Amino acid sequence: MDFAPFNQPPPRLGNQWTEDRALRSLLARRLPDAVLAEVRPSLERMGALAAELYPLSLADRQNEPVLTTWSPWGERIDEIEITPLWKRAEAIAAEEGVVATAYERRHGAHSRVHQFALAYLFGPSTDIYSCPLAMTDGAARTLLASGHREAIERALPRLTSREPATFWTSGQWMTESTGGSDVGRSETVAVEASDLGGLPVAGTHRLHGRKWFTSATTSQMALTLARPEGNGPGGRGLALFYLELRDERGRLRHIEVNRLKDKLGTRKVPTAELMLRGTPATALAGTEHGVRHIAPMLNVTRTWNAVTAVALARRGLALARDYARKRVAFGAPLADKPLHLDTLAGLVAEQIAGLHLVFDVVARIGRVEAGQAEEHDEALLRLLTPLAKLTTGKQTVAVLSEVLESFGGAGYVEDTGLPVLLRDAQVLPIWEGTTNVLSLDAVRALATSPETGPALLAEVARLRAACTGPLARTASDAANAIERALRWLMETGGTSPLDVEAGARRFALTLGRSLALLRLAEHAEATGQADARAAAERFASAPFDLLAAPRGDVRLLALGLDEG
Ligand code: MFK
Repeated sequence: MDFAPFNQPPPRLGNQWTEDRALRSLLARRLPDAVLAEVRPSLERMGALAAELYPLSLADRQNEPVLTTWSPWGERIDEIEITPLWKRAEAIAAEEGVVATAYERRHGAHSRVHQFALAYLFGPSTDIYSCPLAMTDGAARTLLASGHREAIERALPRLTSREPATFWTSGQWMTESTGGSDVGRSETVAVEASDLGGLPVAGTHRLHGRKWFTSATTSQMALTLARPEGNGPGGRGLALFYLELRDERGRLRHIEVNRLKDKLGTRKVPTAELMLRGTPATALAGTEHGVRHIAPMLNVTRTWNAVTAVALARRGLALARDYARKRVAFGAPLADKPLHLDTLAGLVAEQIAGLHLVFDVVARIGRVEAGQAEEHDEALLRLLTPLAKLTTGKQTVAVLSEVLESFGGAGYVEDTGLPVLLRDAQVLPIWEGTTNVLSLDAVRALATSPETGPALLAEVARLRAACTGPLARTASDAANAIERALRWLMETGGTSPLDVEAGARRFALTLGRSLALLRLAEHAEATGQADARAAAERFASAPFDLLAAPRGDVRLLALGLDEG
């Protein structure tokens, strides 16, 4: 007998712009009609490209970047070959202006919303090509903030080029083995040098040290930190440096690639460990306060991280939704199963709430950069950026774990292309500042600026007042949670800084999740859209006030019950 087994039709993606109602609804409110009409074709094109690139990324699944250390004839070359999809992504990113759009500023303050909407659509089909783009955007911003004319004139046109042949990406080399978080412990030394004639940007120092994680090492330039000889310890004693990796003959400039890192996910990203052996570099902003000077980079890449988080969650959900309509079990498609729908609904609500949190940050960046900042935009950005990053990073890992489960065993099998979603997402709460480091950063943002707390309360009051319809109670609960959290910070901060530190993550997640809920509720009330309202109601049924959680005996629990 000829046995023909059942073959399950796989999930498919359509145009990711036209199919994403939440994104379209958000942009319709964030952008004036005329601007939306102008940018819509580029979003539609990117939505179509996302669908077109997705099967290529599945086909490219087993390719990884390859490091060749030696030439056949014994020369040290340290060449890294990136994957085919990454090559394609690089060209598309330039042509579609995934970085350039923010700097061309054709739509003033709205350009950032346009750019990050492009990044949101583009990223999930490109095997985390968002990583070099994030650093490229961050480098452009940081160069501008440095005011170093020569470096700006040389690099900015390349970082923001739409021409693939001239487009540059940038690295961001901060992490050393002494500390991914405690960057002030960096060991790399900068030695003043007078033998650096002929560099494209006048060099000032030679760098000696080891950079432990350098993402996307195939970039043409990098921003990095090093301690000029004689400087004191900590982040203050570091300086911010600009360097170009290769000379005019294409050879690395006194840089050796020790190895590519063997990572859980983001395996297409050629993350390398580098030795700097006298690498020529240019001090961009004096020879001190490196951490302060690289902060614009951190804030841009943290925003990219948050955009990438909601984008990856959306990708998983787009596949899970399509699959739910196709997969039949126990006599009906999963889409007709109440429990399956209930599970997906909770995940979709997380993603939409995160989207609203993130694009509030994006809109504020746009206003600040265009010189149209509203009152408190800058102070609020200093707080909202870490909150958006840490909140969405956690959301996306949880959402994608459930997305895999929604496919049953297929979600656990590599050649479906599903497991990689979760593995890639796991980096989001780690790089660019872990959840705990960013929680402390959020506390610091409030503690060091007397403007920020009152500005946040005013924003919360505005959002609460805007919710007078069916979500009034929900908005009020979220606003109360934020007010309580801020009171906790003031009261506990005055008496017990160690308790503030211990509670910082619960505090930050309370602010992040409650703000996400408030923004989504406000959007739902303003638009009257049933799906936005359902998302707000559903998101409100998940915990958003996390400060109230009991702590127990932390030391005893954390370090082992049998300890003494
Ligand atoms: C999908 C896309 C994602 C992007 C992918 C990119 C891949 C890159 C891979 C990486 O992971 S790169 C490494 C990322 N590393 C980090 O994010 C470091 C995490 N650690 C921290 O953020 C620490 O809080 C920090 C290093 C900043 C602490 O260092 P310090 O030396 O103790 O700094 P301190 O004293 O807190 O701050 C020094 C100055 O910087 C202060 O200003 P002043 O000098 O004026 O007092 C701070 O106010 C300022 N500062 C710190 N963080 C800031 C900031 N200013 C603005 N915004 C911030 N976020």
